[in-house]
Amino acid sequence: MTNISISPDEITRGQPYPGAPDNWKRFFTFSTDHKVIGIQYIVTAFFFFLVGGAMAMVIRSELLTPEADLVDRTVYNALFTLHGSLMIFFWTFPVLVGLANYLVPLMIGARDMAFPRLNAISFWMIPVAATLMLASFLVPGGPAQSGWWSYPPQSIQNPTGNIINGQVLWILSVAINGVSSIMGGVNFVTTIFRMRAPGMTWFRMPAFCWAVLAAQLIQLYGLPALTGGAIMLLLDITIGTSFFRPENGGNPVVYQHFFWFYSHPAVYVMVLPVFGMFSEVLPVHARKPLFGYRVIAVSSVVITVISGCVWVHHMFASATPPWMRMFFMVTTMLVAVPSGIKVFGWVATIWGGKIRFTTPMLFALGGISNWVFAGITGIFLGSVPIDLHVHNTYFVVGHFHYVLYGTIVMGIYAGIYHWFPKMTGRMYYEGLGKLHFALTYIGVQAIFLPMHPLGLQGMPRRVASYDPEFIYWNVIASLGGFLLGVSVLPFILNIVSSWIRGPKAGNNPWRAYGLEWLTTSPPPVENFEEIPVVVSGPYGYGKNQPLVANQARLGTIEEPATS
Ligand code: HEM
Ligand SMILES: [Cu+2]
Repeated sequence: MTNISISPDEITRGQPYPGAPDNWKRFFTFSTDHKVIGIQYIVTAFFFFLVGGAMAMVIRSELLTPEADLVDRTVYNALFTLHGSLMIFFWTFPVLVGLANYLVPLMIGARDMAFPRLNAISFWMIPVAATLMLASFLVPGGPAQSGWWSYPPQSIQNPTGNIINGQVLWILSVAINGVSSIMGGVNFVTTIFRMRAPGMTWFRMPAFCWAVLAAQLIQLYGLPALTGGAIMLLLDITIGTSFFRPENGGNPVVYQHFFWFYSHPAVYVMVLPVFGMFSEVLPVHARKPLFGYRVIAVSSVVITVISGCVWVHHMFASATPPWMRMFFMVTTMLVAVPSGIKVFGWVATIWGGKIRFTTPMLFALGGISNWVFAGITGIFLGSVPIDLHVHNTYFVVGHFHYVLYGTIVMGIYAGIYHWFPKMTGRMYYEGLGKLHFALTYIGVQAIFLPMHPLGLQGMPRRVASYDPEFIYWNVIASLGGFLLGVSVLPFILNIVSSWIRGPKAGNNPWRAYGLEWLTTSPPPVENFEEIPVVVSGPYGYGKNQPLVANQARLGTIEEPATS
């Protein structure tokens, strides 16, 4: 028998459980430590980001010329379908859940998530579901081709007659992903409600945790609709029900309601945690308290509610009666209020601050600027007459990539760089980080800006070939796309090399407030030697107040007296 009693010294080295490997091998175990699971999520998601990105490279290569000459049209359909599905279901969701997994227990002063085993199961469902989706390349007829929306009647046709076809695998994959996310939602909500350290009142909780709570509440109210809709699709394909079959009295538009009732708020499941990260990064790197903290915190919850009342703006062109268009146009415009409040809060936070242009700060500022732009085109799309004009054109593709890449991906990078020293105990290389930022920021503008004039001129989306009059902007967009492809190289190089041998970072390299910075880097199993007693809010920059009782480390947080 091996002896599994361990010394306190070994505990602090961070094994997920007694006797578990304390090196990289622990990331391949069924660990229940939220920090290991967090990194498992992040790394797995990044893998699918690269796969989905490779598909985007093929798509943009095809669109370099007006003719459909690189890939077959059915392959093109499969590529944009899987590109979108992977990016949403297996990159953005999991990477954000990973960051939240890592950070939330540390930020609220808990030892772990409320249900550690459920947490591990939620994670391990992700690679299973993603493999199922990618395995669709191997079945007759290839992967699903009806887009990440999977609208019937297209998605319920089954030309090959096989029960195991790409569309069925897609549905199963999305359903498993949905179950995993529901379990995650239960876990996060319970953790935030029940596991906060003594003294961590609601309004002492970091804005990031508010944002995660708001986002996870959306998962709980929205996902049942999506999963239900997916199961009805499955029944229509496999056992011949007619929920959505018009020829037998079904109604395909009903699916659109199921789908968008979840999938519009899903945008906020992705963007709220990113807003939360902006709210954490800006105060630290501008040395100022978060301006309007309470309003920013509450606005996350307001967004959760309003975003559940806007879904029909995706269906203005779907035989929607005028009164309904009018109602949803107004609710859509309403989301601009809490979102705008946040932007004002961020600007006021950095106003007059001592800004350090570190890599996370650059990504946060760049992400916010892209969000402002995406918000403006979003207002355009929310107004019925403009939407009817640009519906299903590249204007829409440009708009949502400013949200997804310009805001969300850039925000994720900001978060990864900001907390990298906490997760690894090492510092990334600032030069490579800035190069990564520059390539990303320029690449985003170069590819996604031209999509707006293309859309206004009427170039339809989801086509492998286009009218030669559109060639000018498409070449620029494709070159920008390739630049974005290149931009991930300095990131990978930076993360891998600094994780292995980067300079030691210390426990609080940014001299930041927040409980996560009071423990070691990386934090020990169960996070804190003893659970901290919180005595003030998380943004006390310049106020020289302790964050926790008995805090003897103010010097590590405040600027040196000379500055
Ligand atoms: C270099 C990076 C990227 C490039 C070049 C790219 C390009 C494209 C193109 C050309 C389309 C097809 C548009 C159409 O015809 O409708 C598309 C669709 C899509 N992309 Fe991206 N994209 C990139 C990154 C991302 C990221 C990071 C996300 C999400 C986080 C994303 C999410 C989507 C979604 C959801 C669709 C819709 C798929 C569908 O219509 O079913 N993309 N992308
Ligand atoms: Cu929407």
